[in-house]
Amino acid sequence: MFNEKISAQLAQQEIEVPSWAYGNSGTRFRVFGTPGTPRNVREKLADAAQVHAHTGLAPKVSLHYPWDKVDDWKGLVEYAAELGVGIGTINSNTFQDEEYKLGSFAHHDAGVRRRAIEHHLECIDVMNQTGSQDLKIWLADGTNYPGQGDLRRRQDWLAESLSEIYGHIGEHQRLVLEYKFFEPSFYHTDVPDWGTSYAQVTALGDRAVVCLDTGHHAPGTNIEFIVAQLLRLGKLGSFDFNSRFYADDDLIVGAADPFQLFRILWEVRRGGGFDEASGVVFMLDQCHNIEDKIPGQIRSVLNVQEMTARTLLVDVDALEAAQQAGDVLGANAVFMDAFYTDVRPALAEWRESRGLPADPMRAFADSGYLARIAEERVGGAQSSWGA
Ligand code: PSV
Ligand code: MN
Ligand code: MN
Repeated sequence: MFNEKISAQLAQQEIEVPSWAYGNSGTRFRVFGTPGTPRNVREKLADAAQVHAHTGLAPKVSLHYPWDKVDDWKGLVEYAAELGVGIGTINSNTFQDEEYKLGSFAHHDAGVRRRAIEHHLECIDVMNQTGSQDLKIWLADGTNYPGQGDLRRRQDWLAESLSEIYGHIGEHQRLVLEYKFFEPSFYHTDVPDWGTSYAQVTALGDRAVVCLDTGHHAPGTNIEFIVAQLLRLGKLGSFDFNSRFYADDDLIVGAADPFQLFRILWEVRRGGGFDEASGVVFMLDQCHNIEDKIPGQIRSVLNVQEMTARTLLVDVDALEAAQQAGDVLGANAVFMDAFYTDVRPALAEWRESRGLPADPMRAFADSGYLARIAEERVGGAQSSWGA
């Protein structure tokens, strides 16, 4: 099923996993703890390394600062390397402290804006020590009531703050600005959509790009169109993959709507986003509230791989011919043929040929790792989303 070209393309795929996926999380009603949940950054890295060891897909772990904070960053990088992984994106955090109640970069008080900027300079300092390329910024800034804030001035303050940070971004680093249409603010959000993120990063320069979190759009939004547009504009920096039924559910990518994931990844292929030169980083941003976390992450990277493989099977020539002939149903049929192809047996063979387990979910379950960490990791506070 996979020719040499497709096999080689699959071999290039890398999906960054988020450190916070390995901690406990839940809803505002309850957080459920799991035996063996990591108690520190090193244990999160060890769990993430299991995902890579079983799939070969996840060589990098994205950190959230200061949830993930150590005294010795170089030591952490070395430890990660021993585990067979590296440190990826650094995510900043201006959404958990009391002083950011009314915003951070777009706050009306220059003192609060200054502290938010200083926090990001600290993140860049961490990146310089870990060798991370991307500083990912998601802002909770917004207002709840009409009239509460000056929407226009807040855009200006946001632009000024970003510009100061961008001035410290190294030659091989990027500033990546994420958007989200609502939550925690319910009336307006300062970076609500790709257009605002695009306008802000474009004003900064080439090393500022957009992060598209698949859970951050209004229901019914055509996300693959946004992917096509950002790639066309050269501004698609990264993905935060997850899936949602209602709001920002952070469920396993491809679980709620596999066809949407296929359509998104097709536009990635169409726009050259799988080529290394495009610089697109594929990341997960998920929480595992009730399912086991490591298998949840393994399932996620496999879902991305399966849908990627299906997009690689699209007969591009036949599709283009049908499109050019105005053959509406013919073009749709070519597209759907690829989507409906079961690539799982071929991927199992492909994995085995590369020394990976044919069935990573089963191999992990059989490894006994979960029972081992449940026994070993007693005492100390378990990590949770937010620590
Ligand atoms: C916000 O909802 C978000 O998607 C941002 O990426 C944050 O960094 C992340 O969630 C924290 O879980
Ligand atoms: Mn996100
Ligand atoms: Mn989110």
